[in-house]
Amino acid sequence: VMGSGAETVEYTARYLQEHGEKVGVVKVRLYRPFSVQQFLHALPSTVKSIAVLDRTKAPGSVGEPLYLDVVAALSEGHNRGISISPHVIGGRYGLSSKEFTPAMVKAVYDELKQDHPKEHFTIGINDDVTHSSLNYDPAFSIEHSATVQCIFWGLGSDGTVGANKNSIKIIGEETANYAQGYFVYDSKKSGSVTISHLRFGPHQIHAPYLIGPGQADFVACHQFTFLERLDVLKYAKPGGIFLLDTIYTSEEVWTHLPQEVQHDIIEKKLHLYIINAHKVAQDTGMGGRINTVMQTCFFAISGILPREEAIAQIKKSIKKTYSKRGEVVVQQNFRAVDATLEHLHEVPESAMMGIETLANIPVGVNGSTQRNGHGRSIPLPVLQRRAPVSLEAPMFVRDVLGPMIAGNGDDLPVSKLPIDGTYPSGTAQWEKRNLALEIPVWDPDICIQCGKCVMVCPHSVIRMKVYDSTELTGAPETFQTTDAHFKEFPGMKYTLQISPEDCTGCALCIEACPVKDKRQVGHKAINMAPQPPLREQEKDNWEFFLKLPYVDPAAINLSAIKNSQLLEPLFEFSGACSGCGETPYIKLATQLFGDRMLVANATGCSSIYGGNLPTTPWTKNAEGRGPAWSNSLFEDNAEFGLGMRVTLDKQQEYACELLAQCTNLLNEDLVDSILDADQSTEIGIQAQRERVALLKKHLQGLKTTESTAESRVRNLLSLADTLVKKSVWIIGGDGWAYDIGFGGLDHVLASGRNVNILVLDTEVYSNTGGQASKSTPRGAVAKFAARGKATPKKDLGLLAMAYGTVYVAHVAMGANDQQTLKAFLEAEAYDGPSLIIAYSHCIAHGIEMRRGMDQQKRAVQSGYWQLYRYNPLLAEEGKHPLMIDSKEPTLPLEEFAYNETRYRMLLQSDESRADTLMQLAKDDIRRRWEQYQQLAQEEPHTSK
Ligand SMILES: Cc1ncc(C[n+]2csc(CCOP(=O)(O)OP(=O)(O)O)c2C)c(N)n1
Ligand code: SF4
Ligand code: SF4
Ligand code: SF4
Repeated sequence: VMGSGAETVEYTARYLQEHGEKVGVVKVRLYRPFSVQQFLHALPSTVKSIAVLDRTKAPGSVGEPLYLDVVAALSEGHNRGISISPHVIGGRYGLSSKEFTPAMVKAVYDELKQDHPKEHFTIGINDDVTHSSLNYDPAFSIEHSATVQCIFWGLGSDGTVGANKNSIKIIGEETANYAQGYFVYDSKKSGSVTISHLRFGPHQIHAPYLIGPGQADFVACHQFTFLERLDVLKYAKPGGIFLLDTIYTSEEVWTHLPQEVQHDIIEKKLHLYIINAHKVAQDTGMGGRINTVMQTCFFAISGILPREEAIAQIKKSIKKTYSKRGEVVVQQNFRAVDATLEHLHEVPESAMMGIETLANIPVGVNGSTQRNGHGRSIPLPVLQRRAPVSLEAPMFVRDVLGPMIAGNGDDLPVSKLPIDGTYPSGTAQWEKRNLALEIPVWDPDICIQCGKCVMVCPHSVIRMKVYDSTELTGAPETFQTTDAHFKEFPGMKYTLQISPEDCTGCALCIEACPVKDKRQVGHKAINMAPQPPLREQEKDNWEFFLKLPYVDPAAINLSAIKNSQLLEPLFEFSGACSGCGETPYIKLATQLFGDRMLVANATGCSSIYGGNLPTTPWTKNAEGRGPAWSNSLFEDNAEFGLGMRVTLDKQQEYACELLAQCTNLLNEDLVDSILDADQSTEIGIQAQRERVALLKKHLQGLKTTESTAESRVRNLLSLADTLVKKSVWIIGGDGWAYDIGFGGLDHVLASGRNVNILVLDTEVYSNTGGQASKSTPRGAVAKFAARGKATPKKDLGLLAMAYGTVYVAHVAMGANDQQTLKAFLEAEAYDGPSLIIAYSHCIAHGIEMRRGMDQQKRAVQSGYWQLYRYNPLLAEEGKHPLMIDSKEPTLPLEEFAYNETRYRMLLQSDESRADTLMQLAKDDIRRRWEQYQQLAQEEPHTSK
C-alpha cells in the first residue's frame, strides 16, 4: 500500500500481530522509479500471500498500477532466482473519498486467509453489481482504551467547528494529551450539518479516519432539531455521554425526544446532559454565539481533564484569544463559562419517565399512556424521527437521495446509483431543511402586491399567485387570500405564501417590502414570527398554494416587476447561504425563460448550490419543461455554453432542412408557419410550441415505406423540439469571468452568437473562501490582498462594449429591480452575445446579510457600482446605445464601504493605508463616472 491508507494498515497490522496474527505490511514511499530490488528486499521470505491496495481505478486494465508493479516485480525476482512466489490479489479502497478503516484492513487480511480469495476486490463500498466488495465488521476497532473519542453535531456557522478546533489546541498544547480532529460537512454552502470527530488521549493517535458507529465516548448535539431527522446517537458507545442543547428543562426534555432517541439512551445506558445554550449565550451578552457555552460543557463533563483544570484551561484560552478585543469581551466570556456550569444538568433517571418499561416498547407504538416510577400516568412518546424525505417523494428520491440527505450515502449499494451519472432535477423541494427560527407572515390588508419580496428571495420560498375565486374550494382554514390588484386580472383573488420548511429566515423579503403600517410602528406587509408554532399550518397552506395554477406568461406584460413575479421560478430552495446575493438573479432568469433554457454553469458557488448532491434546485414546471443544466469546468465555461448554442443552431438548421424536404408528406401551411414563425414574444413562442406539437403528432402518424422519407421523418421527430426558440445561459462568478475563464469569455463575446452571459459578481472567489479576483475593487481586503487591494477593479463591461456588437448591462437588483428586469429581457431578446454583470452581495463581504439589498443600493448611490445598459440595437436605430441608469453619486463612499468588514478591516489594522486607498477608490469612481458620461454622449455608430 502507499499513500493515505498506509498508516491505517500499519497500525491494524500491529494490532493483529499483538493478537497473534501473522500479518505485515510493505509501505511504498517512492513510487517512481519503482525499485524492484528494494521491494523484494522488503518482503520476508515467509510471505505466502499479498493483497496490493490501490486508491485508484484503471478501467479496462488487468489491475490497478501498484498491483501491476508488484506482480511484475515478483516475476522479475523469479527470473533473478529469488524463490518466493506468493499469491497476489489486488483491491481498490478509498475511492470517492470513502472511508478506509481498521475494520476494512482486517477484512483484507481475512480475505487473504481464504483458500480462494477474490483476485480483484473493492473494500469500503457495497458493490452489489460486480460483487467484488469484501464484507467487514464496522464494530471492529483498534483504538487504545485510554483514547477518548468525541462527536459533535453542529450547524454550519454556529461556531461548533471553531470551538472544537480551539479545544484541540487547548488540550494538545496545554496538557500532556495528544489530540486529533476531523471535520465533516455536507454540500450546502451554509446552514449545513457539521460533524466534528475529535480524539484525545495519553498515547499517540494513529487513526486517519473518522470515528465509527458505536465508538464515541461523548456525543454532543448543538441543534435540538437534528434529533427529529438525523441518527445523532448512532456514534454513541454504551455507557457514553450525550450532551444536548435544548430549551427544555430536565423534567420536560424526555417527552420531546423522538422515540428512537429515547430507545438509544436507554439501551446504551447513556448519561444525558442538557443545557439551554442559546439562553445562556443571550443572558451573558454573547448573542447567538453558543460556542463558548458548548465548549465549556464539553470540558466540564467529558472527563478528559479534571473539571477544575479544564475550566481553568478554557479561561486561559479565552484570555489569550479575546484580550486584544478588550477586558469587557474577556469578562463576558468568563461570565458565559460560569453561567454554563450553573445551567448544565444531568437528566436523572426519574425524569426519563417509565424508563424500564419504555425500553421494551417497540419503536412505532405511541400515543398511549404509561405509569412512571412515581405512579403518575404519563403519555408515551408521540414523536418519531421523520423520514429524510416525504413518503410522497418519487421512488428515486426516497431510495437514493433520502439516505444521502440523512448522511448515509456511503452505505448505498452500487446498484442504486444512476448508470450514466445523470440525476433528476426538481429534488431540492424534498429536503425541507427547517432552518429558520423565524419566518415571514403576510398581512394581506396592507400589502400592495408589488412582488418585491418575491423578487429578492434567494431561495424562491415566498411566492405570489393570482387565481379565480373558484380555486379556493378546499382551502385550509388559515389560508389567506385577498382581492387581486392587477389590471390584467379583474375580479381575481391574490395570495402571497411562504414555504415554512424551506425558508432560511434571511429576512431579505422583509427588508425589501416597501409598505410600513402607519398605525403600528415597525409593522410591514410581511413580518417575521417564530417558525415552530406556524410550521404545520403554513405547511398545509403551502401545499394548497402549490396546487393553484400559475398565470400564463403570454397573458401578462413581463416588464413590470409585479407581473414578472407571478411566474413560476424553476430554481428553488438552493443550499446557497441564507440571504445569498447571487441566487435571486438566477431565479429571475428561470422565471422569465426557464421553460426553454439551457445553462452552462462555471464552477463556483453557483455550481455547488446548483448541482451538488444530494439534491438540485433546478426544477421543471407542470408540463415537465425546465432548464437543462450542466457544469463543465471553471476555465472553459463560456466555450462550453457556446458549444450548446452551436449545437442547437446546427440542429435547428437541419430540422428546417428536413421540414422543407418533408413538405409533401405534411400540411404545407403548417410547415410554412413553423418555418416563418415570429418567436420574439412569449405569445409567438407558445404558438410555435403548439405548431411543433402538431407537427410531431403528424410525423408519428405518418406511414412511409420509402427509406429516405422514413429516415427524414425519424430524424425530424427527434429534432422537432429545437424549432422552438431556446435560450442559452452561461453563468458563473467573477473569478471565472474576469480571471480564469476570461480568454474563453472574450472568445464567445467576439463570436457574435446568441448567448446570454450572467456574471454573478461578488468581487471575490466566494466558493473557495474569498480570494481576490480582478473584480475586487481597490481598498477591499480579500485573501491574497490582505493589506487591501492596491489596484482598481477591471472594467469587464467596458471591454465588452468595445466590440459594439455585444449587449452589456451592469445591474444591482437591490438598487433598481426594474432596471435588472429590463436588462434580463433585453439581453435575452438580443440576437447576439449579451453580458449581464450582476452585483451580488455575499457573506464574504462581512455584512449583515438581511441588509444585503440595501447595501446594493448604497453601492449604486455612492457610485461604487454603476447601473447601465448598452444595447447595440439602439445604435442601429441611430440612438445612443449606452444608457446610464444610475444617478450621479451622492453618497460618500465611506457610507457604503465601512458597512462591510472587507473594508473596515483595513481601517482597523492600517488606518493610513485605508485612507490612501479610499481616496484612490474615490478617484476611480469619479474617473469612471466621467468616462461613461462621455461615452453616453458620443455620436452613435453601428458596428454590426
Ligand atoms: C482551474 C481551476 N482552478 C481552481 C478551481 C477551484 N475553484 C472552484 S470554485 C472557485 C472560485 C470561484 O469563484 P467565482 O468564479 O468568483 O464564483 P463564486 O464562487 O464567487 O460564485 C475556485 C478557485 C477550479 N475548480 N478550477
Ligand atoms: S426570509 Fe429569506 S428565505 Fe424566507 S421567504 Fe424571506 S427572503 Fe425568502
Ligand atoms: S413586498 Fe410587501 S407589499 Fe410588496 S408584495 Fe411583498 S408583502 Fe406585499
Ligand atoms: S455567493 Fe456568497 S452568499 Fe452566495 S452562496 Fe456563495 S458564499 Fe454564500
